[in-house]
This record gives sequence, C-alpha cells and structure tokens, in this order.
Amino acid sequence: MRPNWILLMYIFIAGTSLFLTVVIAAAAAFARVYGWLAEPVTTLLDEILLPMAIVTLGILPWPGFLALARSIVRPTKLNESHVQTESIGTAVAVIIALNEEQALGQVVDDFLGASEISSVIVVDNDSRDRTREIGKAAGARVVVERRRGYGFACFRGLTEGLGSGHDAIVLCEGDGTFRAADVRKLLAYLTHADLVIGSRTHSALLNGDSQLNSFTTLGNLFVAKLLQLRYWDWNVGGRVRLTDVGCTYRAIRTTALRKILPALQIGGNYFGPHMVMVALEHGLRVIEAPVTFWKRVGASKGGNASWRAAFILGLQMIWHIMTHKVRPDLQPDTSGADALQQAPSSQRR
Ligand SMILES: Nc1nc2c(ncn2[C@@H]2O[C@H](COP(=O)(O)OP(=O)(O)O)[C@@H](O)[C@H]2O)c(=O)[nH]1
Ligand SMILES: [Mg+2]
Repeated sequence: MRPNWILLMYIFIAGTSLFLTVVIAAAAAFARVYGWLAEPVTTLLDEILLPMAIVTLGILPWPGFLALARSIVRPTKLNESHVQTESIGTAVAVIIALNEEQALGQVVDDFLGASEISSVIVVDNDSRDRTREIGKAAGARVVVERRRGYGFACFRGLTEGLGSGHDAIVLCEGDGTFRAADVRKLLAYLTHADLVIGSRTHSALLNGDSQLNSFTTLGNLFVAKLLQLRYWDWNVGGRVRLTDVGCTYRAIRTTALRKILPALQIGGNYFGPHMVMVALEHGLRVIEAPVTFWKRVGASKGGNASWRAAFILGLQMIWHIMTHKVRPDLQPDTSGADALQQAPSSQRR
C-alpha cells in the first residue's frame, strides 16, 4: 500500500496555516493590549491576519466537503468487509526482558495465574543480571536472544510463540508496567480481529505513578494519529483507530502472525508501530484496546528513559511511518511453517 501523500500534505499545509493564523492573531492581540510592538508592525499583522484566516478557513473544511460528496456519490455502503467472530482457543504469553530481575518474577507469576494464558515464554535479551534464572524459577520457558534490541526481542518472542502451538500470542514487557488482568480484554477484542494493540493513553487506566508524562502521552497520541492517517480510508477515517504507538502489550492470532512474521524487519525501539503497519499492509484487522498502565520496576531502557530518548524515538517513529515500504519479496505466505522458513536466516535461531 502506498502512503497517502495527498492527505499528509493536507495535514501539513492545514496545520501550518492554522498555527500561523493563531500565532499572528495572538501577537496582534498582545501588541494591541500591551503595546510592545511598534505601530507599523501591528498594522502589518492586522493586514496579514484577515487573508491568513480566510486561507485557513478555506483549507480546513475540505475533508468534510469531500466526505459529504463521497457519501452522496456512494450512498449505499460504508464498508465492504463483514464482521467475523472467531473464538480463540489457547494463548501463550511472551515476555521480553533485558535486565529485569527486579520485576520479572512477579510478572511471570501474574501471567501464569491468568486463566486465559496456557504458558509463559520469557525472551531474555542477553541480560547481565539474573533475569534468566528468575524467569525459570518463576515457571517460564526462557529463551535467550543475543541480538540486543527491543525489536529483536519482540521478533524472537513472536517466533517462539508461533512455534509453541497456541492459537494466540500475547506480547508483554517484563518490567511490571502491565497486568495479566488485561489479557481478557485483548482476547475479547481478538475474537473480531487479527491483532489487538494495547493503548496506554486512557486517563482512567493510567496509574498516577506510571512512567508516562504529558510529553510521552501526547507524543504517542500524535504519532498514533499520523500512523492512522497514513492508512486513511474514507469510511471511518483510517483502517485502524489508534491513540498509542509505544505499547508492547498486544495480542495476535497465530494465523495472522504467520502472514506477517517474515516482513517484521525492525530490531530497534520502533518495532511497535512497524508491526501495526506491516499488519495493515497485509490486510489484517487491527483494533486498539485500552489497557491499564502501572509503575515501572527498575530502570527504563526504552523511550521512557529520558526526554531525549523519548524525543529521538518519536522522530524515528515519524520518519518510519512516513517512509516505510513493504518489501515485495516479503509478502505473506499462507502456511506457518513456510513463513518461518522464509524469514531471513539471521532472524532465526
Ligand atoms: N529498550 C529496550 N528494551 C528491551 C530490549 N530488550 C528487551 N527489552 C525489554 O523491552 C521492554 C521495553 O523496554 P523498557 O525499558 O520497559 O522501555 P520503556 O517501556 O520505554 O520504559 C522491557 O521489558 C525491556 O526489558 C532492548 O534491547 N532495548
Ligand atoms: Mg516498559
């Protein structure tokens, strides 16, 4: 699927023009009230303001006009697809962990205690602490992924989950920020979908001492909307509705994972949105579900480690969303065994 550049350009032009109008209006108002700009400047601002406001108002409503026109031209059908309900059999939880000895035992316990989860796999991303031992002692099967990187850990976990023979794979972190009680929500949505992504931007579900702050929450929301708009459709404004792009907690059907696994190519921290994009490009049904989000145990290694890390990760995600192309040689295959065999050998262990 090609990026919807027309839409992205519309957002850029409309956003810039709206922003400039607001800034000029504010400057003109302040200059008038406090008199801190010289007379010719205030006059100039006044003169620019009206045409600028007219341009902005002229640009903004066009999606509305087009949607109206489309609904008149094609009044009958909103959506060609049909809702399908397919039950889920068994689910395996896959927990990725890099130096998570402090939280991992409790996380594995939590997931093993969930009635929806049949077994737990821990992906130890070559930790230097006792992550491996603690995962095993808690009752998980532990595999070691030597290539450091969030995306590599997720890929390995999904591959192991696929090989474990369950119907669904629940991916989660080993840092205590997510709770197994939310699995039932993800699986409930999965009965109508192929991939269910958690969202951590719902105020009522965010614990007060969680690591998220307004920058990371609003940043996630903004980047999520960009992703949604890249996969625009006229029916409901996007093939998926997203409010978060950084949530590891997600559930996928084994049948769906088989289709996309070979195309998952990102080893770094923006694997999350990458997986959603690959899923959409392979025609999977993706739904977001709000999950609870708790205080982190131990130090963050990802986007929540610092303002700088969050900012850089945000830019990487935006760049990826705007430029990513699915490689044609990695298009889906129908059989799981084949899909695994087609994964580049460097990604198999
Ligand atoms: N950032 C990062 N996380 C990893 C890596 N390998 C495994 N992980 C695990 O991925 C999850 C996400 O990382 P985390 O430090 O929690 O990032 P945060 O959620 O932004 O604070 C944690 O469970 C990590 O232990 C890696 O190489 N980098
Ligand atoms: Mg985390």
